[in-house]
Amino acid sequence: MAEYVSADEIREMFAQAMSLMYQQEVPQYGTLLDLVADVNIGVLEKHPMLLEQLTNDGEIGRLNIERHGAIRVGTPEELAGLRKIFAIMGMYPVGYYDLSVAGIPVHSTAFRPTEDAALARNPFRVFTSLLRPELIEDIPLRKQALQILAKRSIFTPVCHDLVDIHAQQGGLTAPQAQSFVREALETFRWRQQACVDAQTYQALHNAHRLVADIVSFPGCHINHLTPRTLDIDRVQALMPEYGVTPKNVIEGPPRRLHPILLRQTSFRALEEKVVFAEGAQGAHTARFGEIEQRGVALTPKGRRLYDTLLAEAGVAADNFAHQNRLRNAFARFPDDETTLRQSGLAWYRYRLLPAGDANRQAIKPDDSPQALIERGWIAASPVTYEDFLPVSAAGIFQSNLGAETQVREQGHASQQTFEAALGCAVKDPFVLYQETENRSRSQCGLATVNRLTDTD
Ligand code: OOG
Ligand code: NI
Repeated sequence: MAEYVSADEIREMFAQAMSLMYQQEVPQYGTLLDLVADVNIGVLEKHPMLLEQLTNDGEIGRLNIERHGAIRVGTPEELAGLRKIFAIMGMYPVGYYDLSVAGIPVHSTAFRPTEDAALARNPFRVFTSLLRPELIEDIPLRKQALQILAKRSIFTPVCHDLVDIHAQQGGLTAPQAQSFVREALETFRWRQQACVDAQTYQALHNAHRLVADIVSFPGCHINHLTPRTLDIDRVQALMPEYGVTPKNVIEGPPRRLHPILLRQTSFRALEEKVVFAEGAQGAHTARFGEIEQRGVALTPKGRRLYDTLLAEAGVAADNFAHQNRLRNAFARFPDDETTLRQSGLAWYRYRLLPAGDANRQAIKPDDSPQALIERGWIAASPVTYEDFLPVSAAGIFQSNLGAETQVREQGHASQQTFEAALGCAVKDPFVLYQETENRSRSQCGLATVNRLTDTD
């Protein structure tokens, strides 16, 4: 029997190829990678405890290769095609994000690995948005957009064949995997040849800049790739020195001793040349750079508190004032690990220390993890947040759409419609985090928890 390349390996090859391609396409992304690497080294040198913690948690290996990307597609068939391609790379749709509330005519999911080992190896994720044509108000234009989309094929014929071969064989051989990565990459490549004329582009653009971005081109170009930093405030402050202008505010929670969820900032990329169908030249601005800092994943209870405090904090125009507001509001969000754990606000992974291993039979399922931690038998480490935040995502979308905010009627969130297009249900991120914590509890001989129904 032929040896097949693992999904993890294919994902790693693909993430690497994508990063190289984006560095060529958007040179500022390369600059950002240098900046983030410099800042990360600086942080680790200054905080040896953090280095030790990241090493123990198995996070250090993935830090410098960690990226997320984002794409936007036009039709259910395209979304379903992507689902198959990402599945070959061990990436599955997790979570549902409704962006229509922010006046953005799409809804989204994130394709990402879901298993501990796969995440530790390379947690490459792609935030994937599907156009909601019903939110294009001009009905003739909506029809025209759908006709344009119906004519394009965003996957190469060889890519289609390899997806079929994978389904028949149950895997890909090394040469097939290499060819698959090469062909799949074509779907995400920037193409300056638009498939519409300048006038149609303008009409689509007037409906919404995002509609023009999704409909006018032959593929679904990657619109950003995001490295992970250990100190986003520092990167934000240094960006101008590296010739990059960041967006006004860092999205997400404030700086904390124990980071939670996800903080993000981005910069607007340069205009790119396009050639319209009739040969006229033009420009399109869609692609950008972004950085993120990830913290611990929150339970439903922790997430409710986060959402409440974020709404309370509101938004200020400049980052200094915005961070101040956040800091004030988030004073009510505990910032020590023991409380985060014991109040069931965040997810943790437990592991036996040598003393605990030697006394395994003495551990009772109902023992308090805290008591065992204090005795030196087990250790707890935060489960990293692997997903996205809708309010932050809206802020990232907006900052790259220009100043105008087209707030429109809130289109009803429609997870069902999205899942029908996708061809399967999206996974619930809370279930995945809870499974991770519970697996680790079981390995220590501790009882599992159910925090999905907590109502406090
Ligand atoms: C996606 C914006 C959302 C994030 O990191 O929250 C996003 C897009 O602009 O297509 O990438
Ligand atoms: Ni992003």
